[in-house]
Amino acid sequence: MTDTLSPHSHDPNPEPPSYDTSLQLLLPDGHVHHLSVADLGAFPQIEIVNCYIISTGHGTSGPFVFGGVALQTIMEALAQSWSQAEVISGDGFGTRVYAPELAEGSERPILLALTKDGVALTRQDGLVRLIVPSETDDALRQVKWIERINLLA
Ligand SMILES: Nc1nc2c(c(=O)[nH]1)N[C@H]1C(S)=C(S)[C@@H](COP(=O)(O)O)O[C@H]1N2
Ligand SMILES: [Mo]
Repeated sequence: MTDTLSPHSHDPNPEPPSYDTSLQLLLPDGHVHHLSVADLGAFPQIEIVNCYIISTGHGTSGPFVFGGVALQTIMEALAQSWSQAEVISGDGFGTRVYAPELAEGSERPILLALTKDGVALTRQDGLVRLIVPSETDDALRQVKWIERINLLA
């Protein structure tokens, strides 16, 4: 069976699936947090410099400074026990994040990005966008238009 959260190659969708920028965080116990851009902006913000969106198929863009809230910050505030997060966009794209990836204490942590080069991301740009700085291969983890994050125990 094909794992749609681990695509091998993909032509990026240029158009947002909707104009609703809020996302749902589904906890393993079934509880749902609805998070707007303003909600995410109320958490401590960080910036990560020298980010690239890299694709052999359709070029490389950057360097960008992406800003927003570290995924780890959200998890510490709202989730207790989880092992895997399915980060899924409104156009059905997605990736998996494993808890140890956040626990590593990286200087370039996985981010729920709200800004690019100091300016608010537009919906067209991918708001809210997952930025995985360690992924420098094919941009398959740089998920635009996050619709929901499903946490698995
Ligand atoms: N939601 C969503 N995110 C996505 C994609 C997509 O089709 N949908 N394509 C991925 C791929 S294959 C690439 S190359 C980059 C393109 O990012 P850009 O539009 O900022 O250049 O987004 C990634 N994130
Ligand atoms: Mo891509």
